[in-house]
Amino acid sequence: MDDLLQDDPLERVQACASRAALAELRSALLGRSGSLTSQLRSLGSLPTELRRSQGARLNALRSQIEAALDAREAELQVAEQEQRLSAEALDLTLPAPPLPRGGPHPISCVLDELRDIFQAMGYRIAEGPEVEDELHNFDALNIPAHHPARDLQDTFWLKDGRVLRTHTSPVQVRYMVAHEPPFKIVVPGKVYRYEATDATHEAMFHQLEGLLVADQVSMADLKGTLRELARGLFGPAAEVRFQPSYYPFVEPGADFAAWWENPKGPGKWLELGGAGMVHPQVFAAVDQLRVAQGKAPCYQGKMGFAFGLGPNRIAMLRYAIPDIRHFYANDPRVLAQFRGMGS
Ligand code: YSA
Repeated sequence: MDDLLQDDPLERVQACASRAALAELRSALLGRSGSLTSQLRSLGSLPTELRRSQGARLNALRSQIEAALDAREAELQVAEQEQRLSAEALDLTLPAPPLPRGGPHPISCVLDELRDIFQAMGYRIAEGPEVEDELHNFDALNIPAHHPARDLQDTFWLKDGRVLRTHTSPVQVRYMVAHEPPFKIVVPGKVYRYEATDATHEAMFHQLEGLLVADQVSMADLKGTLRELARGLFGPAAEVRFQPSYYPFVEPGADFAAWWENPKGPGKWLELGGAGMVHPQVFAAVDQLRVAQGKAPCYQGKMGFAFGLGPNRIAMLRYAIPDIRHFYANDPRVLAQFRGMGS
């Protein structure tokens, strides 16, 4: 009888410390050329009596070995699983790693401030799509087909003929088509222009549009409203200045600037945006769109003022940012400086 069967095979099974070692022992004992298998195979050459007694002994031994191998296998499986689980254990009482702290973007801070100033004057906030059709971005605003604002140089055109809105003014049209006056709204949002960028120009920037429509409205109302805006932004001494200007969707039109009292140096007029009295052509286009949608026309004879400004310029001044491109470069070293500045 060979060594494996001589020194107690059951003890050897018990001594196996891993499932790999156990598999090796199983094959050495019971495999095709294993010790017990060869013993059983050689029974045929023994005399009948001896074959019978040896056969019974070897078969009993095989059953014992198989049972011992299976039991040890089960033990080792449990032990291995326990070991794996304890290695993978999580300490749920450990504090979580700190999350990096964010903060509102400086443009968001200025937009929040603008919303607050206008909401205090009773304005509602309105929104519109950033992908616009020509009708709302240009035609209905009295910007005819030959107008230079439609040039490839100024506008991102989509293949289907739509545009990335070049200003927030198309929301004036959308709002008027959907609502009857009187009302007053402001529209904060992103706009896009195909521009060479520099320290004061970006291809994507923000605007805030304003529109008031009622029975009797004048340039004086517009100026009073913009003065409130300037005072909300720059303090009670702020003043507003108009300079005649041309925008196809207003008549008369003006650019407006606010006097900014610089606490650290000489004050200056800060160009904020464009404004004017809503052009009768715009009201006519809106009424046409309303009729096309089965609504009653209601803008003929109404009056309104509108304005549009760039919050980027205000944020640059407020936070002494020398280059508009810093706002959108997504550089955390720049943005981290504004943490905690929002309201
Ligand atoms: C005018 C009259 C109204 O009744 C209503 C609205 C307007 C504004 C008009 N829709 C408009 O877009 N005028 S604008 O081309 O002069 O832009 C308005 C403001 O946006 C500018 O005063 C400036 O602050 C900002 N702006 C324009 N181009 C910019 C820009 N900011 C950053 N990058 C650019 N490329």
